[in-house]
Amino acid sequence: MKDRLLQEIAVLRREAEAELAAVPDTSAAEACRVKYLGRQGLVTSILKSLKDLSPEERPEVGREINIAKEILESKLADLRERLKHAELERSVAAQRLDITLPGRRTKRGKRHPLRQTTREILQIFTDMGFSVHRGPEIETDYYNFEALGVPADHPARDMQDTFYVEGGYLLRTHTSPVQIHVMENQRPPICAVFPGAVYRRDNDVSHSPMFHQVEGLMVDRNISMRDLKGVLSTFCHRMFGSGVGVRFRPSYFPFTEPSAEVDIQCVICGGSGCRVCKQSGWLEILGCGMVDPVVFEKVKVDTKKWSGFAFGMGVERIAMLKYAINDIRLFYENDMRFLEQF
Ligand code: 2U9
Repeated sequence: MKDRLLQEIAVLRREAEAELAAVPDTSAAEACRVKYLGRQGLVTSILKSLKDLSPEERPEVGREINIAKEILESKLADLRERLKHAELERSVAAQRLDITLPGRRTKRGKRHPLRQTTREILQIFTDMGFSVHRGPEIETDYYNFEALGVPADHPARDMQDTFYVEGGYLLRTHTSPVQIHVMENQRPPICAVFPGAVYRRDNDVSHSPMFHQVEGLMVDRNISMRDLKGVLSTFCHRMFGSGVGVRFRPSYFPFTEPSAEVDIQCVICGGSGCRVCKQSGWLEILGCGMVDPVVFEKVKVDTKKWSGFAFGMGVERIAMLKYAINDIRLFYENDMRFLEQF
């Protein structure tokens, strides 16, 4: 009995060690533990059969089986530790982020061509000492028309077909009402430009129901057409190049007298005549004039002491000429192929 058990223990040790050496993962290791050391395991069953031995035989067999048990337990513990480590390594390797993967580029935005053009225009005037004022886009009839010498029955109202909104208000047809607000609040001298969106019932390749203007006003002692010509020639030369030809042509506006329109030599053909300038060699770029005394009286500016000139231009028109754009609607469509060119 004793010798058989000792033999069994030796075989069990060999087999168990061989099995442990081939265990691939922690669940196989656990199965191995149950097989040998579990409550119904092989080591346990030998321990149970000790009671059948004589008291003399028991210590030797007991020692052998205990040694076998301890060796197995310690090998299992080692093995479990190694397997756990290897499994962790494997899962970390599987989850690792590939930081060499290239990122997605974010596209960089830039200023809209109309904003760029507005800035350029304002810069030229602020360099000459003009300040910048902005005002509301919803106005009263008084500020948009009456104060500028355009009463209800005035034929000039047809020139600027108006959008009316609830409550007797309207969408300003020009930024001129801002000039009225400024003159009501501030005594001359005044030297300022007035950018902003304006609205007219108009819609074709060169007109949009909403467009942008920059208007200007200079009021001081002894302001004359000479000042007007100097300031506006300087503007044209800085905006379109110092070599460009500039001419002042008599015109009519209800709020200025005398009035003029300013032309530059055609930027497309250089003056020889083409489709853009309708063969004239000239392009109209702004309107201007000496502020009509009727307007000064409305805002209580003393016409014996003060005189002034005013001007107005469409930002879209300036941008279309500068960049040779033939359809105003391109500015509002947000087509990247168009916008990316600026
Ligand atoms: C006050 C007095 C006078 C503003 C002026 C023009 C001439 C003019 C047009 C240019 C193209 C409008 O955008 S456009 O269609 N403007 O020709 N504007 S004088 O005169 C004023 C303004 C305010 C108090």
